[in-house]
Amino acid sequence: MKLYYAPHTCSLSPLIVLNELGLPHELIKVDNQTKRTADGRDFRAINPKGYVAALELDNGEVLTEGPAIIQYLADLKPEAKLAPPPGSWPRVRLQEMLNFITSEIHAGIAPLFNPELPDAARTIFRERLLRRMAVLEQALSQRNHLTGNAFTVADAYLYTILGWFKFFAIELSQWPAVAAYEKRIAARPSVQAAMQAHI
Ligand SMILES: N[C@@H](CCC(=O)N[C@@H](CS)C(=O)NCC(=O)O)C(=O)O
Repeated sequence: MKLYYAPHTCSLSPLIVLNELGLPHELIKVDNQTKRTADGRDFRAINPKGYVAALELDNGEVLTEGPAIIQYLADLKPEAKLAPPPGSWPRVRLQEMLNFITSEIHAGIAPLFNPELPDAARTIFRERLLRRMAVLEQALSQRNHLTGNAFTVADAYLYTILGWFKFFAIELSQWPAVAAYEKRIAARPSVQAAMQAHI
């Protein structure tokens, strides 16, 4: 499998999952400005959406969308329990959480990266994000991980997005349970290895 990635982006999440599962993979860096891969190809020819992450399978299929990629990977090794069995109620709860992260937290913080965002809009996005973070603070006050007391793909994803808050001087310490959780996830060997490779 090949993972197309760019530093400081959401492609860290599938890399953490690949490491957790011990699945062999090749990393291919993408320049998100020029849309060229490090090996000189047009990334849009690989993923017409033009964004990372993209996972190229050994049969040539290319899978995009972070939540789909990490669930696909988890299901390759169900015994690792990074996602509950497809069709089960706990899996539905995991999907609920993945959708919350992708649409409310990931898509919630993404506009702040735009330097042309007017201040008034920036304030609106920021305050909306802070409200959504309160939901996670409550969840993580009751359990060690997002969907229970065991690490799942949802934790790889949220950890990845939490790493962007510092770019906007949003202190995680205002959510004590989230801040403690972020430190716990950061200590995982899979995460440390991913941080070193995702550069
Ligand atoms: N819906 C996609 C969004 C992916 C995404 O936002 N990728 C960003 C990095 S986190 C990117 O590569 N942006 C570059 C671009 O849009 O040109 C997913 O969840 O995987």
